[in-house]
Amino acid sequence: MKVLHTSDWHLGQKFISRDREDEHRLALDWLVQAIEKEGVELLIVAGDVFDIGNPPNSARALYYGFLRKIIRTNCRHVVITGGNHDSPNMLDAPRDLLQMLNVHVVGAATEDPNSQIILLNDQNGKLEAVVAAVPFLRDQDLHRAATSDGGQERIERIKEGILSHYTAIGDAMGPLAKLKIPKIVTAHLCVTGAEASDKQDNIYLGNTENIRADQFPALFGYVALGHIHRPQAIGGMKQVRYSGSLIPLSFSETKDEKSVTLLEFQNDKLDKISLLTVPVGRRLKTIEGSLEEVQEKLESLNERYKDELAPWVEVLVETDRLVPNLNGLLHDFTKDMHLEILKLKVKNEHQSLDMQMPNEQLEDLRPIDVFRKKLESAGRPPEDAEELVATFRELETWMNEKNN
Ligand SMILES: [Mn+2]
Repeated sequence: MKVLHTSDWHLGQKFISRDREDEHRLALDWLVQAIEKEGVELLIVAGDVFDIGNPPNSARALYYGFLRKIIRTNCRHVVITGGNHDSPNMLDAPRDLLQMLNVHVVGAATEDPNSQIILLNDQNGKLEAVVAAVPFLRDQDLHRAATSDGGQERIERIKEGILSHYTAIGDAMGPLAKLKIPKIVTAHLCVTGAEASDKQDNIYLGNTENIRADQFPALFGYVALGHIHRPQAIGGMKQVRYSGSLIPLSFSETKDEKSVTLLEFQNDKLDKISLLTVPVGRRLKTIEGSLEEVQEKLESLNERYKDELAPWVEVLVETDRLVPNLNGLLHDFTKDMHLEILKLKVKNEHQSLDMQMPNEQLEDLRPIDVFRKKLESAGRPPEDAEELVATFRELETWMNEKNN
């Protein structure tokens, strides 16, 4: 059986006030073609389908448009789980309807492991694969994480909760465990040893590791991970993998090649793992150097990607003198170029001046960004700050669900 694993689409992402609809459409169109070409029979999306709990209608249209195309292909089953960015209720709302089309959605986990164990039948009604579709586990899903606990103790309880959740999933597999069919489990979290791209800011509880690669029940032939945007196998186990995000989602991901993971099962055995590279719709580039070097690099960038969407560029100018109106100067310089500067920083020995271009407006920032800035200016230590950010995220999700 051919299975394709992807995650972290973040549909509806706003990137420094720009939307990513064009890139997402290109990537999803490519994905439909790849699924057709490779003869994929089961598609797994391991969380963070959307970037926010209440995504814009254009992002929802992309999602449903993609599903409409997929159900007309050879792909017999789709399994989608919720990530920390998704609103479980929003994902689950069309669940019963989608199930009629063999699209299985698990937005939130319940205490009953069987609510996450999805049995997939072939055209003749014979069981052909099992996916334990475990979404991102929120505090309230884990029961053990009492909110009144302090930092480290709370993190330990979350870890225990996650481990016991997966143990229960393994136990609930019961007689299914012996069947000679593909058995896959999903997770949306940070596994020990995972490497994030430099500044990926979407991490739950910072880089707190939630579980080790070898702690997932051994009966599963593959662990389909989501959450970290860089594709990688974990803990030296090739069958425990992050597929990585579909498109680069921050300037820190510009060096990562984006891919989806193609799995080939012979009965219950994982026979082959290969990566399919996602063609780049739009490059995110970081360039740095003196003003002259930056201008040279901008010129060559202008020439290089003419047949793609205009690259978005983060510029870091190193200078020992004050350049008046650098912002306007570079804006004029790149006016007719096939690129756009979204972020401008100046590194100066005498002063450290941070500029955002266009000027950072409150409306361009996500609430979480404002909250982080507040924490920064209040001088909170990083461990402390991550804890508060995690709590803030929970609050956001709760509010989103209330509003939906
Ligand atoms: Mn995530």
